[in-house]
Amino acid sequence: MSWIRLLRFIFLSVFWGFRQVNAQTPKLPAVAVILDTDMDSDVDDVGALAMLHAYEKQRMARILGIIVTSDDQYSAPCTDAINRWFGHNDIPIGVSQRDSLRSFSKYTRQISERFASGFNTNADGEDGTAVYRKLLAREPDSSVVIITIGHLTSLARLLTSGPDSISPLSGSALVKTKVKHWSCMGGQFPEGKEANFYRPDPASTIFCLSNWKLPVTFAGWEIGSQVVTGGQTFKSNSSTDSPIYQAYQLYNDFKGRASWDQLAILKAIEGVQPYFKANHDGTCQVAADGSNRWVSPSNGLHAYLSLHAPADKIRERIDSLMSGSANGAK
Ligand SMILES: [Ca+2]
Repeated sequence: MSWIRLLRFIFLSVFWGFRQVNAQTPKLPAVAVILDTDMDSDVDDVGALAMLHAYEKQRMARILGIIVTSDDQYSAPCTDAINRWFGHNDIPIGVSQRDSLRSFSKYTRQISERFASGFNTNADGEDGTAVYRKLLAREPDSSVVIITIGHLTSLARLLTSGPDSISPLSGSALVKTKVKHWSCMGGQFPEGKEANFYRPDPASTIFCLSNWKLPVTFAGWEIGSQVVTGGQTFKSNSSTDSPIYQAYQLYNDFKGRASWDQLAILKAIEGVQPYFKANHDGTCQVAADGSNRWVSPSNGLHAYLSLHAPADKIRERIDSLMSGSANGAK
């Protein structure tokens, strides 16, 4: 073999080898997400939204829009301030209510005052049901993942909505057509009573669970409470001028907080493995008071998560996404 032919052989071998490796590891498409959050009393919603922005930066997620299900008047302004800090002033935000608003959060007002926001209060927001319907109507079929990390009032309103100028489909038909999966932080497994399910609107929990006809995965209270994030590791890896840093500082000065909401995000974007095990052997049944039980038989749609990886490994992953160090930058 002449040296030119030898060089050509080496080049082609390397080239096709490279093609082969790339063909074997196709990049997964970004998960198209609608986040439904009660950005108010607890701070894990802030951590959850920070994770979504980190995933978006890595092209693992696409935030279609956010529904703020809260009566804290600064919850939407705070949500928009966080989005803008991450460079997104164009993420649609819908609200569950625009009157009888209160101010009780330890951080929403401060974050919306310290950082640029397109909202003064939730009264400036568009109706959550209309935003939900618009976001779903324009997406391809069976493509959207809904993540709920608050109570289920807005999701129930979407499911009961009728055809309108946005879509000829009813809310339940729109969901059935456009949604792929629901990742829900809610409930306690195998049984218990958890706030998103029982406070303030257990009727919506019962309605959503009995009328949801697609796969749903529950991240229950018992797994989130094992994974404490937003503590000293997060603090030392975060930029002090970040609204995520400042919200955790305002909430409890980096004493750390359970990651209930973050686990629903982690599952929605990275899947069940390597962090979780999904239990498919039953159905989540909710009582009138919002308490829940895992009962046989399976309805073929419900699953609840258990931790598979050590809690400390999951904490590291979540803290790095929340601080931005997972993206190689603070
Ligand atoms: Ca929440």
